[in-house]
Amino acid sequence: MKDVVEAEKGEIFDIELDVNILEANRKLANENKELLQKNGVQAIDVMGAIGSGKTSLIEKLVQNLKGKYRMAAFKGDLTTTIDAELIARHGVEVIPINTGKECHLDANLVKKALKRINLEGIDLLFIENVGNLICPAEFPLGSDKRIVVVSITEGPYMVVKHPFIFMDADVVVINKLDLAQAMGVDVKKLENDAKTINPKVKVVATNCRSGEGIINVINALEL
Ligand SMILES: Nc1nc2c(ncn2[C@@H]2O[C@H](COP(=O)(O)OP(=O)(O)O)[C@@H](O)[C@H]2O)c(=O)[nH]1
Ligand SMILES: [Mg+2]
Repeated sequence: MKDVVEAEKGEIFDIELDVNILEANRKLANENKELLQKNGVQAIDVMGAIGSGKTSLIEKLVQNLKGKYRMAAFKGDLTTTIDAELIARHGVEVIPINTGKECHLDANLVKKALKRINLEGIDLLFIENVGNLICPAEFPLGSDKRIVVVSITEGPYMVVKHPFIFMDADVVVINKLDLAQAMGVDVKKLENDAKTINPKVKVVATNCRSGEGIINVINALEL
């Protein structure tokens, strides 16, 4: 496991409030995108609440896509490297990124992490964002696609209550399908809510424990 990536003093977290932080982030995100494209790396930002199944989804995707792509992952968390270790079990390089108190990754941290991997050695990069359905929406990272994972255990209103993150998503994964009956949650309603907010979004239902639906996620990502 590589060293944890953290922001230095004076980097984007410390920019004075009168500076347009979002604009600064967007510029760095564009630089990240250019660097990734130049090296032929496709990056996928995985967003969603804590416990929705982001790490489980990445683990299943990595298992399924082994042999087809050379992969790596970045794992954003406040202070721990627990998830990074879970993903690393599957034989891919994982760079842990700690945000301290911040509720989202930003393009600066991703830029720093990009310097730690051999981009020529990979084709596909998964970026697990910090568990949050609000903050990551405003901070593009330079990824090609954005997934939002929403768990059935979060109840029937998770999508309608967080419209902004779904507006910017390419794929919505409705996870923990096995618990739909116990939770009394209508999966079709969650799907319709996402499509109402973002008519172009692809919606896939999964059980990231068993692997059910993972092939549909791979198809939705056109991988
Ligand atoms: N029953 C069930 N549990 C799941 C499923 N996907 C993930 N989990 C469990 O939910 C918990 C949180 O998952 P995790 O992937 O760590 O969520 P994250 O915080 O979004 O990364 C773990 O205990 C997983 O084993 C699922 O489809 N069904
Ligand atoms: Mg996780």
